[in-house]
Amino acid sequence: MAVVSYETRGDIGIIWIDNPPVNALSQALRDGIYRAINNAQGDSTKALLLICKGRTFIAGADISEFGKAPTEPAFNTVLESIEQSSKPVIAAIHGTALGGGLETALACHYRCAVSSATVGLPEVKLGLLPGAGGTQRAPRLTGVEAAIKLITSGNPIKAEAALGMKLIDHIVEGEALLEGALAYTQQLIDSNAPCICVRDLSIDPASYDPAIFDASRKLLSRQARGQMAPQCIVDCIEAAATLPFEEGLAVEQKLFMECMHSSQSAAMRHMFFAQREASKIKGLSKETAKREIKSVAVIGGGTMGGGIAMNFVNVGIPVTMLEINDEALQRGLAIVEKNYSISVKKGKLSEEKKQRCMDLISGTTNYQDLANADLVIEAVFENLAIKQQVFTTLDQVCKPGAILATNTSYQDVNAIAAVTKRPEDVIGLHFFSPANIMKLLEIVRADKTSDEVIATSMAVAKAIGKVPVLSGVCFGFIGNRMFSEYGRETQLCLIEGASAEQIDRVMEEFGMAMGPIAVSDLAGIDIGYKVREGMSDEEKGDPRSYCIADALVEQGRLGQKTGAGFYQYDPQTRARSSDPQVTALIEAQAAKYGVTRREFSDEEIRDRLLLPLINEGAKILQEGIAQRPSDIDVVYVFGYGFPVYHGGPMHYADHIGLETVYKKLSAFQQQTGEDYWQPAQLIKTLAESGSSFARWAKDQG
Ligand code: 3H9
Repeated sequence: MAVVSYETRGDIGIIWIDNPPVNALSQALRDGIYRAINNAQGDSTKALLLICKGRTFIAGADISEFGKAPTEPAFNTVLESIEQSSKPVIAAIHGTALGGGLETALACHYRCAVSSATVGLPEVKLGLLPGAGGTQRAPRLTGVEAAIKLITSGNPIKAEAALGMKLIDHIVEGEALLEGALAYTQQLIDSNAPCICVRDLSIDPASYDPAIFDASRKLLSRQARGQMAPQCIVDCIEAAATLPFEEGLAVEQKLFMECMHSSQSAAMRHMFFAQREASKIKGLSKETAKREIKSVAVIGGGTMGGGIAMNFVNVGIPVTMLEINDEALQRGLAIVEKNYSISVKKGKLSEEKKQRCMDLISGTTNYQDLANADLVIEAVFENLAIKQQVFTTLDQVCKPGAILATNTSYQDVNAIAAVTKRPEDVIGLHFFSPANIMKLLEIVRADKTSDEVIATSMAVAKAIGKVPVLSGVCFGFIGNRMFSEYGRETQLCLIEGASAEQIDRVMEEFGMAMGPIAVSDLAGIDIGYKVREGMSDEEKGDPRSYCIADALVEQGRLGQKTGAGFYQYDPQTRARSSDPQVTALIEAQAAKYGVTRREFSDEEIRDRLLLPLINEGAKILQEGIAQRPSDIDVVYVFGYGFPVYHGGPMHYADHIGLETVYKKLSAFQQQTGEDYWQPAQLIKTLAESGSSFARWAKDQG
């Protein structure tokens, strides 16, 4: 099937693009456009319309071609052929004109779009910059400041806003793009409109403050810490403003290639595909029936329950919140109201939208009111007996076909399902706190969960804007099981002599959103303390890995909420600083457990914290708890602040090489004698055969 076809209607030549699903600019498409433009120069048409079939205008270059040998014709050669056309070329945009798609449109002489269209240059989200003239043409239309914002954020904008920024020239009324675009093109022909090449426009030096470039670099070094692409984008836009077009384009080309060959972009492209792959369930047919979810009930009005409820009402699905008594219910509803009010105050939400959402939440203390809910999510205290009690009641009151979900972080979903007569309808939906913000949703498949319930849960997750990942049942599922390894090593490094500041600095320099100690203080040290209260000594593990936290809690130092935890916090600014009292406490605990304190190198801290994540991830794969290594990466990037530009722990392991991982794990095992350092069999096998998690995943199909 030809991805490009050509037809004429009166004076107008129409170049049709048809490369499903998103008309990505593959080699075949570039070649097709190039030929169509050149062939049309000799015919009797007076203007050319570039338009796409399917759901969208070109959504960008074909990301799967990146990193491979370049193929002809080069992108810029195609765009030059458009620009040099002797007759005006008009881009007709619907859907999402992104990246190379918008760059193609910017090389056309005019652009029109339906009002539902969005346009943007999202390359930065792939660790790239627009590499087909986007950084040079966009600022010539929008001005420098707007271009910096557009390209460094990567966020798409609506057609109306694009018109305001001069990125497009005309909005087609209604959704009939072809008719509207033909009419617009005819108007251009009738008015003898010239071929306007954006490259020929100049940027008025008086239109921007030259200090904007350095200010932007500084801002981005904080907002996008450690990332090279945003800095390169500012360099390119500075080149656009200060150099002739061709020279600016050369700067863009050079920096684009540097970004494309960087490990950062490879990791971010990996994450792009990993995120999409995660929602595919092996062995589940696309045709699996899905249940309709038109109403939801949430049991428990705590911070978690409230956050979960917000996800649904935000997309117009009514929620009934159940609490044990009216007081708790009012408190729960007040939490939701407060969250919305904060968003209104910050200007992120209108008062009307807030009211619409609040109107969709009702409260009850009576289980009978959940009888008609399509999906019930339990978010009560982390205690198996309590959860089983809730599910016994749900089994009695909920209608047949209702999905019964638990938001448990650690409990056995099989044991919860077992108290019902319908275990096939029971599933884990593990939200991450704050549930209305965090993107990750672990979908926990218990032994008897039906395919239909899994397929529906995946669809619901997407509908509420979450990134779903399937997990099997085990203690802590994918994320928390791995995180407990990371937590243990953090505490051991601390008692063995590394300071809280060093540990946090090393991990923040690695790119973690927050260091592990700062995270504990933010979340509250008492959370782990309470969890341990219900555990046997064996379950709690090595006391050296929690004695400091327990001692802090027993002194009332619960973290940020009490003004002190591992750090002390300035009551006004919340700035953290070390506390000699904590150092003394750590030294006392070390003495108690006979730990000799010593200095740590940054590298050792990084290895001690990251290698167990990788090792546990490999065990999770061996056991079939996660479907694929990239799913684990999605869990870590979207749920635990792992830097996207390292692509998640499993991609990072492939990057440093599994042989290195194997050697380092073995060395730690020898050094400590601890079993948990023993490399997972999968790592051993892959290291010995010179393979990687990615290659293994491919072989698994
Ligand atoms: C670029 O343009 C560089 C240039 O500046 C310079 C070059 C020199 N390539 O997301 P969906 C696949 S960089 C290849 O589920 P939606 C995707 O993997 C690019 N494949 O649909 C999926 O495959 P599968 C700048 C792509 O409706 C299927 O299409 N552009 C590409 O939820 C459906 O995708 C971007 O960054 C691609 N460019 O969302 C835009 N795009 O079905 C990236 C998608 O096998 N794309 N696929 O899993 C998107 O943001 C969304 O896909 C879009 C549609 C909004 C378009």
